[in-house]
Amino acid sequence: MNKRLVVALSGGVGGAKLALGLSRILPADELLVVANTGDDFEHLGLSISPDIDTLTYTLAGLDNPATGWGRRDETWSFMDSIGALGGEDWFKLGDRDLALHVERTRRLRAGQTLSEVTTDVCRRLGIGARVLPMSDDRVRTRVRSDVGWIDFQDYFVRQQCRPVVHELAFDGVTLARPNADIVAALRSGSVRTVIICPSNPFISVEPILAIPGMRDAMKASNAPIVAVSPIIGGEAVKGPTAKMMRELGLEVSAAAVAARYGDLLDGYIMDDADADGVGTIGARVTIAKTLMKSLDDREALARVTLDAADALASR
Ligand code: FO1
Repeated sequence: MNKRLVVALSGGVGGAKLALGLSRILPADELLVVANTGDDFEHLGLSISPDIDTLTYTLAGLDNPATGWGRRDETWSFMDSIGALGGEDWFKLGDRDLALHVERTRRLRAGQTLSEVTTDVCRRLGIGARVLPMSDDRVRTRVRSDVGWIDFQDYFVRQQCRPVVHELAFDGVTLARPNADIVAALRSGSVRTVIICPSNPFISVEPILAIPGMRDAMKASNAPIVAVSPIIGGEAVKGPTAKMMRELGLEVSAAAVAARYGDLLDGYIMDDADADGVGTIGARVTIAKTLMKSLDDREALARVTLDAADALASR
């Protein structure tokens, strides 16, 4: 059985960067990216799946390089007009991006699954790798903050991560079924490695791991599970990871993220800026340059991660 399939768990901008690196060094049929859908929400009557879209735009080369989310070369007529009408304009939807949300919403209402919509969008955008939502059932990340329970995008975008986070909850996750195609792939016996991308562990990765059956399927793959640290030099590259770790009472370190994933990990890729924390990590640590600024950086980190996984597999 040739173990060639790379399964990558991703959410947010950081995860999409490594997914792009992997997509550029692997044949299209050897990469399956599992997208977090805990960030999804209904807004302006539209079903919005930000982490799926960040992944697909990035893999299609359509992403906005400045923000990492939404599309490049955007125009904002819709946002200007809805603002002028007194509508909600805190979540920026570009005119081209808007078409995807409108069309996805129409198809979901017509009874298509999120997986079906995502697969067709990837095909139309010329993406070879498979991108699948972690589940076709509704899972919604909510934040218990110092101002009470709030929806994720309200916390992340409208309130710009200002509220203090005391707890995260993934509404619906206990009833959510893991995406059947992902489980089948993980249990196929043909998995080379499962990679946890450098995404925010709490908001991008844990919703995926919390789905009943997902961890078991990952372990049943009998493939090395390797995570890439989202923390570099004790800080997050982007987003609220470090602030959340402080507020959740965790040490802000690459080692603390590894500890958070616990015995799930066989390997852990962290930056040499955090090398002093190696001793406390149970998984096999690889020190590498984990900051991804250029396309070469994305590909190089992807190679390092795959090499670490292959070395673990040949133990
Ligand atoms: N993030 C922001 O910080 N501000 C926005 O206005 C914003 C709009 C947006 C529109 C479409 C989309 O797919 C993502 C968007 N994001 C925005 C990112 C989104 O909040 C994601 O959930 C984060 O990237 C975290 O995963």
